[in-house]
Amino acid sequence: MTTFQFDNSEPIAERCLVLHPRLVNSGRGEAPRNPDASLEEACGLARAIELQIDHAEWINIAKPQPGTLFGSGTVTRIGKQIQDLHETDPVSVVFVDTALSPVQQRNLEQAWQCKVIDRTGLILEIFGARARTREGRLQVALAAFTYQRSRLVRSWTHLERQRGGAGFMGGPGERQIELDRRMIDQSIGRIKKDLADVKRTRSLHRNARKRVPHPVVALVGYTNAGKSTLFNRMTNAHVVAQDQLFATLDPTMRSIQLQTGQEAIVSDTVGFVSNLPHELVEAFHATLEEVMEADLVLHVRDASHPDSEAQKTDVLTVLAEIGIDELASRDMVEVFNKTDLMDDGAKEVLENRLNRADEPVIAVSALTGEGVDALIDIIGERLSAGYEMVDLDLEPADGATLAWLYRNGDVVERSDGEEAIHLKVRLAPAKAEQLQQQRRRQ
Ligand SMILES: Nc1nc2c(ncn2[C@@H]2O[C@H](COP(=O)(O)OP(=O)(O)O)[C@@H](O)[C@H]2O)c(=O)[nH]1
Ligand SMILES: [Mg+2]
Repeated sequence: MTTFQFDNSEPIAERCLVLHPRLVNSGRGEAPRNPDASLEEACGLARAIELQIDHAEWINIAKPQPGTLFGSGTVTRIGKQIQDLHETDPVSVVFVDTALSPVQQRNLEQAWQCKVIDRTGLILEIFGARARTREGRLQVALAAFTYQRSRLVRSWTHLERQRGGAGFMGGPGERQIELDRRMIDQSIGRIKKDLADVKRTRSLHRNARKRVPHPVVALVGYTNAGKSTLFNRMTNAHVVAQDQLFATLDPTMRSIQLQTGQEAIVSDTVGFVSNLPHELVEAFHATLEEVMEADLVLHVRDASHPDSEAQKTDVLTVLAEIGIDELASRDMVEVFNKTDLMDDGAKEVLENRLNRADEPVIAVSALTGEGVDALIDIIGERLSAGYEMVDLDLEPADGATLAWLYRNGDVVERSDGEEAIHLKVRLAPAKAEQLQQQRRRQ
């Protein structure tokens, strides 16, 4: 199989600058996004790979410069700022929140004497760190190699132009790049083949993965909506003491105990980003694979965000694309987060909406914890809706049925007597049916 390792030999720089360029003369007819909100999203992306932000600003660009994107005045000013910060906190990466051409990226690195990463590069890092399934990892690797390949090819043309006059054409540098490119092409070919294999056997994988003993609740939503904060809130307060399943394996999945006595697995996911670079769409969908298998989806929304409605549409569109339909809303709960930031007028509108009982909507603040217990209750209700509680006595020797029950249901109560094991088990309707048939046959 093909493996792709993100280069961890060099730890990612801890301190960074975040720059959000705004093209002021473009996008006629399109409502410009709020620059503060866009900058906050950019910071959220940087934080998602543990970067510490020393400084963040948005910069108006009237005329993008082919060589450096920013005008020379801005390049100098940012360079000075980096130098000033250098005395105390060396900045080692600048995140420029747009797609940079390879030439722009290199020129800025030279001007600022530090690593520059663009939006595609940063999102790739995030996906790379978070991809969980084999398909997800392959999709990310494919996107990463494709990105890298375009950089190589174009930087090669650039170098060639520089070298042209000096007569270095065909020199060692060129051959090296040719070689790198060929290696990347080979890797891309292998990954594509592996991906085809994985897709062919995907349904098998799915059945295997479905054996997780508890229902899965997935948190989805935009970057910065507060998914991780809510995840921590929920799992810290209601953590299962012996969470062996995911204790150390995976920091983005944990079991929680519901009021009903049932356990559920909560899964934090990679957030949505606005204007996702198109070459990353497949990789992004692959990271959502676990959402498809979830029993319940919590759509976490930043209720205080100015683009909140547009974000909701984006999220629902993508979820529909991967097969989670808005109409199947019994599988989805909308969670309005950050209510602590809402003004009174906005709160009233939201409350009116919450009072309409037919919509699965709830308001919380992951920061203060308000509403989180109520959310846990709702999860319990939703997960047990349609489920049947079955009381039964098993012969102590009937290990097979016992194992089956643990695998396919939620054993809520158990008392082991001499004659019989008494159990109270919550079962999905289909499983309850299956159990009845089995018992009838015995
Ligand atoms: N005021 C407020 N801030 C919040 C709340 N929930 C999250 N945040 C902040 O929003 C930012 C993004 O949160 P995070 O959980 O990382 O969002 P994620 O990208 O969806 O995982 C962080 O600075 C959080 O502290 C909330 O309920 N109220
Ligand atoms: Mg997060």
